[in-house]
Amino acid sequence: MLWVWRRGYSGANHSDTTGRRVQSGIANNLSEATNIHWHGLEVPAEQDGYPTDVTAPGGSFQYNFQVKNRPGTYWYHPHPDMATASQAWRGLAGFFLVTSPEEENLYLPSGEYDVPLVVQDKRLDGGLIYNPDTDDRSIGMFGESILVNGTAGPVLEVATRTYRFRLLNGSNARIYNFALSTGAMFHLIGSDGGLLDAPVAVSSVLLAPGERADVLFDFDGHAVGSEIVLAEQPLRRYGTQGQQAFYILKFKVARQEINNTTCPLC
Ligand SMILES: [Cu+2]
Repeated sequence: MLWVWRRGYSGANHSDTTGRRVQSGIANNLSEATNIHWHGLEVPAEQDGYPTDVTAPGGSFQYNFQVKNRPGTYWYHPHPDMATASQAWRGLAGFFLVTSPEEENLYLPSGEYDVPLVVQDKRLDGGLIYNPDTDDRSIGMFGESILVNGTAGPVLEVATRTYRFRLLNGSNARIYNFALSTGAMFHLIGSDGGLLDAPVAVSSVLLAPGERADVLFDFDGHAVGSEIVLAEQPLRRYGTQGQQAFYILKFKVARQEINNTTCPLC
């Protein structure tokens, strides 16, 4: 199995190639039933974490399916009836990244320059207890702390080159309008369904819970020591959400590097 732990996030990320078989067992060491829903992947129903197909505490289940999806950013989270929100709130989520030889031939930023970022809002006082009140139950559970890959107040050191970021809104209810503090344009190269036909230059990207965006940020030309922030840009046309600006992730330009990746068709 290829479960890869990266960047301190509490979930495990999985990378695979179109056409390959995933064979992975889960052992449920929780005190409640759970399962895995492969969000965005095309898998047989009995493999996809139907709400009543759960693994009891102490039990195990073997997932076995073929990766049919195009290259792109998919993810997984638990999906048990009446406990999905609670278990997602408490941090059960991870990426499922699909690639192919064709995608590799695009020479997009890879390795440490290809960074999955799951963004979630939490209430950190009192731990990660899921205890929604009446309002939370009607409009959704919101937290006042924004975590990226499980880290509050995150800072990522970057080099003066192009990075690929896979943005996942893993929040229970909050929407985000992601933008750069410099106002710079960036390229959207993929969405929930995988890579786009061609990159699109944008100044922001709006993601509802569960949605993903594959983007290229170019730090070329920034002085070492400078800081750029991935931030929430307020959305005035929406009613209850998107009124406030806030920081999500700070990039600190830490070193000069040759920008040796291309953005195909940019
Ligand atoms: Cu889902």
